Amino acid sequence: MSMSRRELLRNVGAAALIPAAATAAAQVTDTPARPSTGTRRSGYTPVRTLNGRTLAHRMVDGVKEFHLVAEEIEHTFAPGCVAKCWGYNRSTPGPTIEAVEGDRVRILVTNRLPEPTTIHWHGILLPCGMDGIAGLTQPPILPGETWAYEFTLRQHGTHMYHPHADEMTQMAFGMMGMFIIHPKDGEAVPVDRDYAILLHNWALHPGTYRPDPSIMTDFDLWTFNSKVYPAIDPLVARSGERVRIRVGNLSMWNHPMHVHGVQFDVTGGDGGRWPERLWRPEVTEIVGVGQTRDLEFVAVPGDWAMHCHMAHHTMNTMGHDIPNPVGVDQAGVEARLQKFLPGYMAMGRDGMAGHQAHAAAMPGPPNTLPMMMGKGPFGDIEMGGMFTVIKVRDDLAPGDYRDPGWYRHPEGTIARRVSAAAAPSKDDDHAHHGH
Ligand SMILES: [Cu+2]
Repeated sequence: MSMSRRELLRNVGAAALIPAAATAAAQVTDTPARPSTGTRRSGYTPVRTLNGRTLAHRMVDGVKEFHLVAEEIEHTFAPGCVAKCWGYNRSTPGPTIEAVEGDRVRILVTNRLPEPTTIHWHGILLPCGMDGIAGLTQPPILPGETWAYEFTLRQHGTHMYHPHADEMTQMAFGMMGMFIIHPKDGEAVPVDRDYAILLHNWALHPGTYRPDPSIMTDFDLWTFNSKVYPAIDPLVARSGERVRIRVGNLSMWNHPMHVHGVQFDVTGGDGGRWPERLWRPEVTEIVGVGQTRDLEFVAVPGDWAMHCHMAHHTMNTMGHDIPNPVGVDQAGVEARLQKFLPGYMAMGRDGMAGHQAHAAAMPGPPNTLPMMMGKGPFGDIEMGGMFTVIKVRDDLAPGDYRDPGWYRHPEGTIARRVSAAAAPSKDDDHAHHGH
């Protein structure tokens, strides 16, 4: 690839290099505006990227042309936690690229970072020179440069894009996105709602504002599309609709994704939608590092949790050097420490759930989220990180993605308290031990 910027301008036309502001505005209007009739546009159901959007394109001589701008951004993980991140078109993850098998695509990449970058089209079959590996298949894209990647899509499936230049830093800062290719002849089993979630992890240490790229195991934040619960959008569907959730993993850990309320079928991934005889019913599916997995199910009414099953991945920032206080009587410690630190409260003797109440009363360092901070209709949802809710209702219009609020459970279908006596098991315990 030796095309100069001037040649590029001549080849694709100066108008292709539209300013980021115009690009962003175009994306807003291009966010899938679903017809309320439920009819499929262009033979497929447009993908819905939680907290995100699909990248606008324009047709240039029969080629679908997209424009990604790599740049530093200010990203909010949830209100109260902002960081200097790197992303595309002013977001992390970057906008989802959506196209159809057989399309010829041209992706312009402008580098507004302070260092060189490239983009690798993860899982996509293409000529080697389009693979985006700095040094191996191309020189890096220097700051200020715009490069064009162009290839024909010869497959369908759930794919991803990310840099392949200083990737430890650039991915740790949030540079990544999803690239979804729909089959050209539609799908024998169509879906009504099609969601995209990209998993990531962040070393945003308590009280800091810039992710730490040198950390590979001690991450602080675990995210769906770079957001933590409860700032993650709910997935919304109407009862009986077929829902697909496309999960990509560009974090540095494997994530067992667990969906409540249904058995889903694992129906595909980077290899496209698998033949039906290969679909597997599961309730938890590990999405390994670098993998994508498509989970499909028929929606049943309720507010159903969807989360990573690694318990510490459904928590927000944790100090990594804290001792384990569970079971420790800290009463004396608390009194003594309060002499020096008047606000000090011992916590964690009975587990960590009390953290949510403590955190409300005693915020941590600036720019640091509590480990858990969700609020539900029945009290605190002791979750953060990789957690959200699938909200299924009987009376939703097709294509309505608005949060319908909390589920109203039918009479007699909800767990209830049968005794108000406090902890009867304690007495049993005492009797056993002869007190
Ligand atoms: Cu996980």
